[in-house]
Amino acid sequence: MKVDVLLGLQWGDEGKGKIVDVLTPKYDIISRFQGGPNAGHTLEFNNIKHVLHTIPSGIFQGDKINIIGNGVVIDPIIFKKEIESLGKIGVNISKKLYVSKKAHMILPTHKILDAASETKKGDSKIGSTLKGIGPTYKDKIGRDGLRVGDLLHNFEEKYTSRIENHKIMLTDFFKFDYQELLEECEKEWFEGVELLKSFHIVDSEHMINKALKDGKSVLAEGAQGTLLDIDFGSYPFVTSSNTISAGACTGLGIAPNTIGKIFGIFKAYCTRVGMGPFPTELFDETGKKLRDAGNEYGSTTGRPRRCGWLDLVALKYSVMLNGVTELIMMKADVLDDFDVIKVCVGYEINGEVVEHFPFELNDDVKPVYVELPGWKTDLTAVKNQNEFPEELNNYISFIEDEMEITVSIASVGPNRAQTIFLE
Ligand code: 2SA
Ligand code: MG
Repeated sequence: MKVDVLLGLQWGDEGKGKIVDVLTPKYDIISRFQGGPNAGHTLEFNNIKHVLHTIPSGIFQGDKINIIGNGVVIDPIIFKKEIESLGKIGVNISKKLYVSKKAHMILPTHKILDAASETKKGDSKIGSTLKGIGPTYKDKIGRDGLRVGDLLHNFEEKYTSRIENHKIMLTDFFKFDYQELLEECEKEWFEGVELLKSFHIVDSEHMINKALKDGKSVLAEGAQGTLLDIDFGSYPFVTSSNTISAGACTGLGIAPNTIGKIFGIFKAYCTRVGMGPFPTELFDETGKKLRDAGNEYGSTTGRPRRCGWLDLVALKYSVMLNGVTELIMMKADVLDDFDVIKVCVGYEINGEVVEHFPFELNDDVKPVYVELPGWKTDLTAVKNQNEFPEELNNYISFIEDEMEITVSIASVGPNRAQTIFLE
């Protein structure tokens, strides 16, 4: 069997959580492969909204196995909160959640280092979620990290040596007052660790490869989005992991030839949260209208998201990097009330129009738009594709022609039921 990968093609918040939840019944195992609690995967059913940060979005559907892969970074404090809030709604996951021994831990000082680094950068800050993602991956790559498997042997010793190093950095380099913050969260951190240790801590690469051999199917759930990829995103305004499909191989320990379908998710428009370039960003009433209609606020931090028109130059780049085999278009309903919908099909840079994603997206990049008629119809009640207004079909066809890939699902609202499978 194969591993199908589902990932975001824009700057995150495309709606990955919802679609993973919808597709979960078709799979035996759902697995996260990168990122950490910077992610906010929102699912809505039975009129209740759930936001997941570390736990895969397959957790709500029956007894499916959910794995936090080696490429993920875990904050025990947030992990504990997630488990507790799932417990409150009666979702007991102790038997179906597995955690990789090789996943790295976010230490209390990693979060403080994130804040210290952002403060030091001042106006050129990344706009990180302040969850400690950058410092944790820095330690991983610098070969100084602490892994979940380390919790099982001589943990205190390893923990103390890491923390001591971080304290020196905070004092000497960042001149950052950390004492109070550290005291505040250390106790909670250790409580989280105790809870984490009660879960199945496994060699997940062996587990997943054996499952594939035994005929089990796997869905790998991406976090953030392609344009936040550490190598190919708008560096340095990116996250610290490989968010693209290749990241599923290193983040789960699976070979490239085990990959099957690659579902690329995009919103019918664009959003970005945090700093960094965004060519189609709208600073006017239209941008505000998109934010209001789409309820575009960070699901981890609550920050208002920047909004703009769909950018096909960026989307094409993402499709290329990921080898997308099927497109999934989200939040079509947010565009219900627009007379005209713009789509960016090129960038004008110093008087020349280009159709490829450039090395640097700076202020010289001006979007070139085509205008398509809006559908002015309430899509939220639509039950199947036959009820789609002609303008929506045209919008989808336009994107398919440009991307040379089929759109297989269009989402018209947050609920599971508002998911239309296209013929
Ligand atoms: P970090 O925290 O070091 O990974 O931040 C680096 C950049 O990556 C962006 N980033 C995100 N962008 C969109 N959604 C994310 N998840 C949350 C959500 C974000 C939130 O689902 O809404 O609640 O604010 C996410 N995580 C990281 C981040 O904004 C920086 O630009
Ligand atoms: Mg999100």
